[in-house]
Amino acid sequence: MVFYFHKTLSLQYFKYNLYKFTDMKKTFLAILGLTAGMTIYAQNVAVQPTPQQVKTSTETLTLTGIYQFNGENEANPFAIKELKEVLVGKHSNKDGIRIYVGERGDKAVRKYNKFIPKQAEGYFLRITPKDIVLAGNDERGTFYAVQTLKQLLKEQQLPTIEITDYPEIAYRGVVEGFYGTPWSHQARLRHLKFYGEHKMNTYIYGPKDDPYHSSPNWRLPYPEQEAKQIKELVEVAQENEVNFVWAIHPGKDIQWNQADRDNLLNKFDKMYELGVRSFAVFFDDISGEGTNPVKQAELLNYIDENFVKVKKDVTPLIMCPTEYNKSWSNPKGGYLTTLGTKLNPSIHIMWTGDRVISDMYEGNTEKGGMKWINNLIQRPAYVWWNFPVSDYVRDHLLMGPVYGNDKHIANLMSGFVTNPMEHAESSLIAIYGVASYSWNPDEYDSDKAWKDAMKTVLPSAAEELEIFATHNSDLGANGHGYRREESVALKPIAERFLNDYLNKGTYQGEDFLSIINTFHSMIEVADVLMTNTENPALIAEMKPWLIQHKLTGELGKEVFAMTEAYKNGKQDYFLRKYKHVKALQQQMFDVDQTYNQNPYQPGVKTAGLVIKPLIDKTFAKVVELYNKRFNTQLDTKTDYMPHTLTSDVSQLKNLPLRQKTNHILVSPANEVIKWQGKGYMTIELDKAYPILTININFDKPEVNVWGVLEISTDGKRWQKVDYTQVHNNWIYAETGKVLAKMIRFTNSQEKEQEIYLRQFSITVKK
Ligand code: LOG
Repeated sequence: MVFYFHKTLSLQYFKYNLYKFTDMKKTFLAILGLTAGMTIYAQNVAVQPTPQQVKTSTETLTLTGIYQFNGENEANPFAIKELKEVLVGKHSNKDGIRIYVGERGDKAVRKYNKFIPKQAEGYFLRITPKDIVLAGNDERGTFYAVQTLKQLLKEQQLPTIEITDYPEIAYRGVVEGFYGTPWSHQARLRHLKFYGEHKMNTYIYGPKDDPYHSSPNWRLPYPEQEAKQIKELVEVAQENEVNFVWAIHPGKDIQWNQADRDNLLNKFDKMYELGVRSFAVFFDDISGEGTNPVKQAELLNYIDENFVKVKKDVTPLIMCPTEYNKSWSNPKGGYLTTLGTKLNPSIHIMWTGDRVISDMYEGNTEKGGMKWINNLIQRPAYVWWNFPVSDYVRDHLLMGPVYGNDKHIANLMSGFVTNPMEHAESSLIAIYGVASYSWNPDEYDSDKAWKDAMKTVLPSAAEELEIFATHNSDLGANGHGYRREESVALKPIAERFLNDYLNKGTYQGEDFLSIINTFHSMIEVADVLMTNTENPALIAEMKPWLIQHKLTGELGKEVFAMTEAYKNGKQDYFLRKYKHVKALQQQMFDVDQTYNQNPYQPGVKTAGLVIKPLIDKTFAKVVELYNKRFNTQLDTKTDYMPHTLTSDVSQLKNLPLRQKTNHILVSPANEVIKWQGKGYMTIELDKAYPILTININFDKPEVNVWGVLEISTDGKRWQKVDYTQVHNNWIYAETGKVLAKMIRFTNSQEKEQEIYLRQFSITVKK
């Protein structure tokens, strides 16, 4: 006898899911099944992404190693290859477990036709004590049936089960679309397999720092070695049922003439020769001529008509607009409506949401959200989700759960792809979550997907990885204002502790113990992970953060030992711990100044949302108490940013400042910044310093013509600074040690300027 339950395989969820049955008949059957006194199949089966419908019974099937295959010659060969890797053993014509495999209409699965879901990429999987049916609605469906079978198999045992499954979003996957070091060939190969295993069908190749994807070399064919690698990627993508989409980013210097049309099509032809059958054109982060929507639409339609439709085996084009998020769009300028009306209907338009980094929601046509954009572009947007990309917070590792996107908007989008970190292995945590979300958003369980991701990426130390990840989730202050939860379990305890300690100088013993326990666990997991050998690529990426994580745990432990020493009046012990804390702070500073020294956001930040402030505030408080009581002058300072940035340019005003020895710099941004006429940016230092130099690079010449640089000691009287040198987009001012507390840069004209903030740095004499 069979009972039914819906959309989850885990029986402990059974009760909770009962009410969700869409089909009353099934509910009835389920209750019948239970009242008939069935014992429930007790294995907690984890299939991710969560299938749409599952029926299970109590029996199991033990694999015997002898199989009778039906349909293997007609079925998707990639599915068969994978299936044979799962069902290893002897093949027989008359005995063994019968396997029926194929696509709708194939002879071997014909009698199951009525069970196969009609949705693209859907499949029907049935396991009984004597046979296994894997029937796809199409080739990809069969492949996915095999992937589910693979996940169900535990120690040669399979549950008897019936699964009807299909994705709710047509295109699911990854856009390698970040700034920074592109992924290695090895990493990409690994990813393509991972996508296949987790039912993602799209990989968009578009790393900003590949010169053959963008300027200067988008017109040129790849050199031999790179071409060979792309060919291999395309093949591996195919084996894993992933569309390898090759994207071009020509907008920085494209000319709207026939020569550049030819250049672009020639490049596409070259990629086609390498096996590429899916293409995208990106117009993000550009300024000037390339941003013209009429010309962009003409070009895309030209490619559609002269390439896609001619080749016949090329999938629909994807384009990323220049106004790719609501905050940068100007509905009056008509950019998006122009694309909406002019672009051929088959062309997908990408969209990152209300902001560059934002989560998707239904919204409406007036205010924002999916309905707002779909109305303008006259088609469902193809979502480019900018998480866990970290190219604007490169000193952070983003390993937290995937959450924030509405679970009931699948019908409002044509695709959902995630833009990851340059750290390929670490990105798999979030990618796993996106795979789960985009297949079956209604049933998406963020926490469960996150935990399952750890078990998939690092089975031997999943718990340790989870603890590390829980403290490496937030992005810190950043120009886009996107934040994530972090150290969630500790947060209320930390808040209560700080509230007690900072206000009353006391704390609850229980809180103290949980906090200390957290510090111990941070040290332990860092050690365990650092020596893990199961996934060397992952550990290598995490290494700097693991070192910093361990130091943070040690720092916390010692700071809290200071609070105990102070409470118990142990002065010598207090001073001993104080000395150690200073040494640990120094070591953490050194790690930050040594590892991950990219020119954008160099350094290594960890546990910055809850734990680091908890430690720093407790340290400052306990030292202050001690100084008062013993009349000493111990230093209460931890690392912090004493300088501030203010601006009336919306894209500048949230950019964090950084300090490196005697340099104070504005954290660079990747995108085009629209600096309105008369707009200013002021950096206020904590006190007046002799200024040595000011360095500016806005990635364009003649900034000195409209940009005025001034300094002030009080913010009232300003003194203009002359530029010492203007060369190759660099402006340089030597200020002769003049004393200043404020430095201001203004667009002195009425006209808006479009710039890239590559560098704005002040060197002071300390
Ligand atoms: C870029 C992207 C970058 C991301 C996050 C899009 C469409 N374009 O601001 O390459 O990785 O934001 O910094 C972008 O998101 N520009």
